[in-house]
Amino acid sequence: MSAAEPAFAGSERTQLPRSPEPVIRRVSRALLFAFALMVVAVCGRSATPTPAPESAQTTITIQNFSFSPVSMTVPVGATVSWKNLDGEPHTVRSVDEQFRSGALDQNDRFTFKFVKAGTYKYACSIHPQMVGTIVVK
Ligand SMILES: [Cu+2]
Repeated sequence: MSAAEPAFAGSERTQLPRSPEPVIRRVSRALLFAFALMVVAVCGRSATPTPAPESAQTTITIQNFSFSPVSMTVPVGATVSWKNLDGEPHTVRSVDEQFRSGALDQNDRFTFKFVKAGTYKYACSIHPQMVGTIVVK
């Protein structure tokens, strides 16, 4: 800009129109930035409910030597996770060996994705009286 200044122009003249311009630019840039932030915030908020298919993820708790809920129906493709809340170790083992966890200590999780429809009976291999059923439709 200073290179384009005529040699005869007084310094007072050129300084006056020059100073408001960067202020306007700075303000409009700040406004643009604020607007961009709002867009990001709005998009971010609307994006949060989008992982609704994640509701296909279901948790079964293991507590007081039982699975809760004992029986559950989930859609094909659902991921089921078991979480052991007992201080005692438990396992999740399907009766026909479709899935099997190792020993789950307290607060450990085991996760399995059901990709085929069917009825899956399972039990804790340490405490065979602990049984549960997953129905996949
Ligand atoms: Cu057990």
